[in-house]
Amino acid sequence: MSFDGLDQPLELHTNTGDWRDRVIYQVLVDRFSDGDAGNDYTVDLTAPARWHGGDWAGLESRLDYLRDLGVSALWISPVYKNVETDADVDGYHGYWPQDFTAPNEHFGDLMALRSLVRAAHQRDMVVIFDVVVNHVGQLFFYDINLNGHADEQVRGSGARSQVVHINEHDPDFDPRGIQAETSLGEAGPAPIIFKHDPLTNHMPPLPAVLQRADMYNKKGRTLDFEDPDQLLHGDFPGGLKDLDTSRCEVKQAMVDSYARWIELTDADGFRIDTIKHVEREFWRYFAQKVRQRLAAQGKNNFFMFGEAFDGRPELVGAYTKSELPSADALARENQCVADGFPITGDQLDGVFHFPQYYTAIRDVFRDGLSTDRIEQLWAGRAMAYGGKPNELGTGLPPQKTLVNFIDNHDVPRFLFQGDRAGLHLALLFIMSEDGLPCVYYGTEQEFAGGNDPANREDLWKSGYDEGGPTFAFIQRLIALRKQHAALRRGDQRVTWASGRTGDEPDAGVFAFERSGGDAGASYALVVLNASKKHASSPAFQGAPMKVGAKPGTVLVDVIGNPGAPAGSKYTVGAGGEVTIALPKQTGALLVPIDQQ
Ligand SMILES: [Ca+2]
Ligand SMILES: [Ca+2]
Ligand SMILES: [Ca+2]
Repeated sequence: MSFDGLDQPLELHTNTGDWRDRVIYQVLVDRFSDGDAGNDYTVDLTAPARWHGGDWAGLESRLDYLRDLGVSALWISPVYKNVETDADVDGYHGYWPQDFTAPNEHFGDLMALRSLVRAAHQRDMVVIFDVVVNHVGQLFFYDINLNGHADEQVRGSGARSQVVHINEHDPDFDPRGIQAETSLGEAGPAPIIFKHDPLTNHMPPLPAVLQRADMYNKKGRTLDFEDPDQLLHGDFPGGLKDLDTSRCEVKQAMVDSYARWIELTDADGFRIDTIKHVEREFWRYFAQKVRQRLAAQGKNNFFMFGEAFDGRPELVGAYTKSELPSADALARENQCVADGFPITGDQLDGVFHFPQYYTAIRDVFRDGLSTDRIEQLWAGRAMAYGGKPNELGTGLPPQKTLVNFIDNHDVPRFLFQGDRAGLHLALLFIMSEDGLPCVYYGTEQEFAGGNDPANREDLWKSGYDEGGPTFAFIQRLIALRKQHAALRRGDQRVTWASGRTGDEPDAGVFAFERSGGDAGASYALVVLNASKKHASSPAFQGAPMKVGAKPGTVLVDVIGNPGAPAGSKYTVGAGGEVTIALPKQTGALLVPIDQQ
């Protein structure tokens, strides 16, 4: 690794306490702010899938905008060198690794990255790096016809011989491994050949151990994600070559490369890409060895959360549960361990709450389906996600540190099909529920892009306006979350959910209270009406909503709605009942009058 003499590790620090006190903000560096025209080579602002020139210096220059918004953890897109361009699309997003050890020159040098992290820390913002371990970019081809160069050809007439399409860059999955073929038939495993094109940075990967053919699964492109072999061992669509993450050399290279980035910058966490395409044994090794290595240097409470793009809680949650394989498998895993700490069952500290994205954000807040589905989702949470803290981890069980989001770079933005009222309800929901809220850059500016890359707009087009209604609403929600410990640390209990979506008086209502846990005496009650048709109340056929706050407690709505401004009061009845009516697509955040 070469950083022009700068590659000396920094002294590491633990820069955060309880992660639930933080609000994450996701930045695609290429799209946030262009602070250095000197790295704007090959920029094309007219095309959404090209480099746009954003960089670390630009992000640093806009940290006050983020401080004003109130966010306190920056998740930035991958920092290392990528394939420049592939199949006429650029690697601006950072998910096409080429050199895991060198900074992406489009974003700046190590000095600029260190400066960004330091400046963030000065504003009490921690920094999370986005990491990929599953694959490298399209760095090699399979030489199926053994002629030494990359071919794409169609063979056969279709009349007397079968039509065969040969694409040596991205051939379809073969469980045996991609096979070579000559005119005489199959000829054994196809060799892989690394490309050498400096202009597009299709160069052999670094660290150098990744240039060995046996570090890859070499089975070709995944066609069926439900087939476990393809899910784990196939090349990710787009020709992203799948690493054999069960190998000790790959595990060690990933820990070394990524821990090194933390040692060089003092950043505070990892967001990890595509976790369901990598074996559990890798996550045990990676999470534990990263924690141990950083803790030995004084960095504790390092937060690692993963992305499993999937709506099934039991699948997504499995990556956060302590889990050991058979004794034989464990013995094999321990052969990779060089530092004396044997492998335990610990995995990741958290995951994106993708199941909730579908169930609540899309189905309820965007599309107006019944709210009882959220109650069902939450009821399964304790079973689906890890219930005990990882050793040397965040000190919190993963089920308390799920990352709740509305928008991200892989899904259409809420406003692509939803409306502002629905977005604000969803924001109130993620800012007041259990877990860590995560805001995707541009949500505060009401960006409305559809699928990738339309959802990766340039933030500078907004002028970094701090006066818009959604910027102001997020600012206010974050301030309230800071003020009320119940919203960050309280236990959570559903007080109303409804299976009804028609004319019924409680259609669209979802309500929950937060109290106890690590929140002291702090209390909050959240009532949401997701109905797009009419005002609703948490009551049905004479049965009112009952809450845990003491009878006689006066609750004040600190949000307000067109029918009842902020400051409106609701008194808890003798039986714990709370009566409140909410206009369509509005919500209330109720706190005791002596805590407001
Ligand atoms: Ca730039
Ligand atoms: Ca060939
Ligand atoms: Ca894989």
